[in-house]
Amino acid sequence: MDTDTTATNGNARLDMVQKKICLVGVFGTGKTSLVQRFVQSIFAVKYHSTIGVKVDRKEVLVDRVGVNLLLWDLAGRDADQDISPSYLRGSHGVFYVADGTRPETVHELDDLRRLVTDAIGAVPSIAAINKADLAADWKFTPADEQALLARDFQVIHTSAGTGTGVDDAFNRLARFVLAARPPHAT
Ligand SMILES: Nc1nc2c(ncn2[C@@H]2O[C@H](COP(=O)(O)OP(=O)(O)OP(=O)(O)O)[C@@H](O)[C@H]2O)c(=O)[nH]1
Ligand SMILES: [Mg+2]
Repeated sequence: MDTDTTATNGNARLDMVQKKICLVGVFGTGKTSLVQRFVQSIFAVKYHSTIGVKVDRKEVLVDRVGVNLLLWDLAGRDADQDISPSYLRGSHGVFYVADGTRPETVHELDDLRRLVTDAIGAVPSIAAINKADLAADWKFTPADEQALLARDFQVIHTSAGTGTGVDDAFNRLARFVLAARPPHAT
């Protein structure tokens, strides 16, 4: 036998996995802006409400594992329409988005999580309180944050406007998703 076949070139092989993430929240909280900031490093002040869903992708590294994040940016909840359970199906994680300047968007988080859990069961998630660049106008207090933490939300402050917290938020969620036990196959 050729003993040279045991030689390696020293490059550890990188694994690659694909994970579906849905962005969920009330309309106008900044879901599309967070994806744009994360994927394209851009921010638009003009508001174009999402119709249906828009899917983007970006690869992140969690430890040495490449994670291809499929980002499903869903139309936000408003008076006329709700999050569509069919879009949620197959999600490995959920990125909740609230707007720190609009307390009602934070109050909706519990109900949104219930909607998600009813549709697909409990999945890893993160809750971004967005528009941190407008923190002077925030109605979101430390007590509100404590209340969310007490209800097991993983809270992070973000600004799609400046980029603060955005990479962190997606990377943390990718890490949670990767650490989650796969649903038992039956
Ligand atoms: N100042 C500031 N404005 C933001 C931020 N993120 C989003 N916006 C603005 O908020 C408005 C709504 O942002 P979108 O990203 O479209 O919100 P959305 O959650 O995708 O809205 P729907 O698609 O309707 O559910 C836009 O005018 C954005 O420019 C932020 O971090 N800071
Ligand atoms: Mg949108």
